[in-house]
Amino acid sequence: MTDVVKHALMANAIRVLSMDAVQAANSGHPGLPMGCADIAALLFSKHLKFDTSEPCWPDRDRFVLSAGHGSMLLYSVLHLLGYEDMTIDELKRFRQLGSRTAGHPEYGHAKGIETTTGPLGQGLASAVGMAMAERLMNARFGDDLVDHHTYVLASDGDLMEGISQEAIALAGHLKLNRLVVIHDDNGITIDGAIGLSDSTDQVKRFEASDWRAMRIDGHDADAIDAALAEAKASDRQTLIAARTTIGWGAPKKAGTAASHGSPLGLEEIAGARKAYLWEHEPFILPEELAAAWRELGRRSRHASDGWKERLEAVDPGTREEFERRISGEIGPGLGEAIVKLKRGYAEKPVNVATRKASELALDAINATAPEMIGGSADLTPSNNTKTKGLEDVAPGKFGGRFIHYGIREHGMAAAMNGIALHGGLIPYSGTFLIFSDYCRPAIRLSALMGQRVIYVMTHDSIGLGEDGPTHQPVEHLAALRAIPNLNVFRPADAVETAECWELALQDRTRPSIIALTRQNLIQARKAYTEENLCGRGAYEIAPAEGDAEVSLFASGSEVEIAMAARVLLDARGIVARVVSVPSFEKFAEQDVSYREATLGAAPIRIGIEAAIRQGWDAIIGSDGIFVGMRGFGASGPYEELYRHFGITAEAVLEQATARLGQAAPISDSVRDMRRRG
Ligand SMILES: Cc1ncc(C[n+]2csc(CCOP(=O)(O)OP(=O)(O)O)c2C)c(N)n1
Repeated sequence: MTDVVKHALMANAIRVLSMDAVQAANSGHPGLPMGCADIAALLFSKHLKFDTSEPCWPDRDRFVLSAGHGSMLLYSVLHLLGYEDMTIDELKRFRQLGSRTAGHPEYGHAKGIETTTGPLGQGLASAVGMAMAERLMNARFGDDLVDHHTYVLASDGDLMEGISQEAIALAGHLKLNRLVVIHDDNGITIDGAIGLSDSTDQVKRFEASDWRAMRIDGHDADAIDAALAEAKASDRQTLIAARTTIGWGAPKKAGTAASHGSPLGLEEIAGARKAYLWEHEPFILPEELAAAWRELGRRSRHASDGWKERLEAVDPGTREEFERRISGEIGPGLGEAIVKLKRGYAEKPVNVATRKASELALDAINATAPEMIGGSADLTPSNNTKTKGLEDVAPGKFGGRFIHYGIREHGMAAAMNGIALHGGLIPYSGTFLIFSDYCRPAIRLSALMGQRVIYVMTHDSIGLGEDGPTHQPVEHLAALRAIPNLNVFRPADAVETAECWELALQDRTRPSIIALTRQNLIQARKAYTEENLCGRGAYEIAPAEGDAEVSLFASGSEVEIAMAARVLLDARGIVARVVSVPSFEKFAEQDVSYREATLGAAPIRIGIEAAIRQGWDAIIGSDGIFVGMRGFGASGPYEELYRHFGITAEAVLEQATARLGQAAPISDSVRDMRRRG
């Protein structure tokens, strides 16, 4: 069999499996797999470094199918290569509930899927993070242990999304020369020809961001092979714009949007089979071809064996550290650092903004956890994410630990997903909480994939003051709390900030947002507690002296207001307690008895948060009083804003007394207490 025939057969196997699986599911996207089969066959058979028997081998090349709608391309290839969990039955169950072959690739569903994709642009931007992580790890552990490439297959839609610009520019700037993007340049999107909405010259666009870029015929095996070889050897990040025909081989639908996102239909499938000279029934592969593909699955086994030998040969300390980092285990230094901070704050309270407290916590954490990779989207002095001694990551220089992501929040969040997925590093980075909106699609994917990505989001309310309503988050806490599997922490002081950092780092299967203030706060937790109380999500920070009539619940900067309100209420003979609520999610996870005890029996519950009410009813009940925001903020000094919007201790007192006036008679014990003064 000539190489040409062998290549055609291998590529056609991908095409047939893909079109048949889509047809069987009666849903899916056959066009991309049929158009990109030549590229995939060449990439996996000759260039990509992987080992099907060691799918998590740390030094494997990463392949990201950014155009996740073409998922059958990936599933077909994984099956053909012999990944154990990608059986032919999984292909037959494409898009069915509980199968590994979800509509779009999902991280963790099957080996060989490096990230969840589907929202266009995310895969490409995450791949930039993977390529960054590779260089960062290489700078720490050297070529013997870390020396691999990241390949991305991106569609027109991937490149049209705004996030792609952030990703391309960042990769070009940092000189991520182990990154290869293959553009499926088929000129077709859902609505029809790409000319309906775009006329960008992608090659010029990439070149403008310092990429090497080339055009090839995406169906010419020699051209693909040569381009991949060149890209791999290049000292520049490389774009291969591969001109392809969507739905290649389908008699009527090839080259048209009709092959993009629906089953081809039996007639077209029969025509395509004829074009491929393919005589086998659906899901049946000729044994010789199947064996040839499986053999390729073992192609780089010698490379993974060689890598294992090299790992054995490094000094034990380095090996242990490499393995620890890859495992994601945090060293014991973290717990010790947090205890030390908390003891220090108990001895000598600090009244600082929680963004400053976060910096203090990070100072201690970064000193003990070298796997922490910090950053900011051009708000470094505001986010306080760059701690003492952290060197910058610079173009071509990856020894540092701090990434200036530029004004690219979305790209930053997606890159952090890629860094976390790559393994060996823990990414954290900052922006203003208001710009969580600019990160949201990537935050959602961090949560969906269960990745430990830590978002440091400062300037968390009207408390940021003069910058005004464009910068003042109001609905953001509620919106973020609505994302499943995401920790939203809003610490009230330096002690809680240290605790929330500890929780974020301990939670290996969840991303965390840490919402932090710009303004200084009085330290609310004075006494040292060994237990990480924020781990409870909500806890009584100031008990009632007697039977409470009012329970005050607050988060972050408003805990200070709750504490002051308690004093005012007390002066009026009204017994109140304060519960700090740094995390709704952690509180919801507590057992019923703890939750009930913490919610307490006081007839009046008041929630205080400089944000909208949504979500608070779970704590204060629908008849609870909420002291917070009802609309957008305003520009002015923050103390005035708090007064203007009625988020003050006096407002709490007023509301409580008004409600008490209507409430049932005060209990005997309370009356007694009042009499006693
Ligand atoms: C962020 C986002 N917007 C919209 C979609 C829905 N969608 C899926 S594929 C696609 C575009 C298809 O064009 P292209 O990317 O060129 O893929 P091809 O048709 O070549 O397979 C769109 C709009 C999506 N998956 N993600």
